[in-house]
Amino acid sequence: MIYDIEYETMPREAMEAIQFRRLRSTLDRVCATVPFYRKKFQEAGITPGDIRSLEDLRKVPFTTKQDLRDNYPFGMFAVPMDNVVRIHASSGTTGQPTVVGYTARDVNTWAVLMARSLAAGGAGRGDIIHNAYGYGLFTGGLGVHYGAEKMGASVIPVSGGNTKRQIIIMKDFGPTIITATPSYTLHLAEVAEEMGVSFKDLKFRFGIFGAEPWSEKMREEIEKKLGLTAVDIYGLSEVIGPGVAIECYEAKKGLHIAEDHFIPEIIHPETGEVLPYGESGELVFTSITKEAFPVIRYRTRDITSINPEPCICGRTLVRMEKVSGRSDDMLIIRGVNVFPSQIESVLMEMEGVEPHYQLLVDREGNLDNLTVMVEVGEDIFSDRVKPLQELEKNISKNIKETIGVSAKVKLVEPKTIARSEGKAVRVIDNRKI
Ligand code: DLL
Repeated sequence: MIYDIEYETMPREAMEAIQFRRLRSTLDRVCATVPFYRKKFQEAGITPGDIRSLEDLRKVPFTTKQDLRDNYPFGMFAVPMDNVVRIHASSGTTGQPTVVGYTARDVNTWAVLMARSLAAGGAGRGDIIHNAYGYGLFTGGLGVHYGAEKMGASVIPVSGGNTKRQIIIMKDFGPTIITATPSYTLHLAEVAEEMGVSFKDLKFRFGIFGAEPWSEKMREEIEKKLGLTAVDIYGLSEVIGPGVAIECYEAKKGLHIAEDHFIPEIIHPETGEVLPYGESGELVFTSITKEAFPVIRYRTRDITSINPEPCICGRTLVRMEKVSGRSDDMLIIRGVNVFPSQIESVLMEMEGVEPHYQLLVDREGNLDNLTVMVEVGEDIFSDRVKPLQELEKNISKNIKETIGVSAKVKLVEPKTIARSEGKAVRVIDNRKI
């Protein structure tokens, strides 16, 4: 179902007209209210009046995560604190967290975007949504929650953790949609199995998974194992939270970006040059409706491309390709650029391998060593050493052939790799560089 038919199926010219109008008023507002943006514009020698078309947006300087950190906690807010009704923050594994704020209108905008997203992902009134994204400073839990209520679906605010209890709830309440990170969902399925419950016997029809990269192969694995249709949802706290882009279950081929609220651009990560449709690069967003925390040309670090072709679902919103990774997650192993998701794809193609893995990077002298730890099924992990060695050799060979780096493969017993209740930790880099 299309929740917001007018905006989601709007002809391009009408959409661009709205985008431009909203962009201009956002630029006027940030320059008037946020000292950071006023200074940036002054330094670049431009005023909001110089932006006379959507194309002109490229004259405006980028905003980075470092800029948000420099203005920690509330320095980038564009409204007085009196008007801020909600605060979220991204956990930030390094350095300060980034803090974002919402006015009452922003909270409503976000709820509408999430209602749209849940609808595109297969949910409707009458569905029961098992929402296992974490509730708290993380935007996942409350984001889905408000969207579900807005669309009139029932939501179970179960959050992350307490995994066994979640399985009992799933059995007893019969939820039809699950929302969680893909990695936590796999963990839920695993615990369910231990408790003698098969996901396939539960009532789930759709899973709306995101907050971390997951490959096409991982999707196949999840759909097969769990017996549901898995769609991808994307977002980031700085832009609004989940709901920035969503796959439609009809096509499952790229995520429709909520362009009436966020203008996307793809840039070359090193030169900053804007790239044409179809080319892969770093995704940049400008918010054009947010009040409390507008972001102008915010560099997400996420790598993707944009496809403007019409979609079978009827939406005219451009689609971003599944995010292949973050430019700051990219590993450079002996000079070769490697995304964890590429390794994930190779692993998921191998028979007997489980969707739980971790990459360890070390440096010996001047040489980088990549070790891929991956779990294998109980049946393969027998006392016989030969089949294991064969499998290790084959995985290593496929990694070398596909990605071009040599990796040491270490097969480990089921449930050895730490499970996460939110985003999975895929890389441990011990190189200290
Ligand atoms: O992860 C918001 C979210 C919650 C999205 C629930 C989807 C579902 P942050 O914690 O600020 O916000 O992290 C944002 O997570 O820049 C991406 O690197 C990554 N990410 C989010 N969704 C996807 C996805 C939420 N579908 C960062 N595929 C982003 C790949 C994703 N990466």
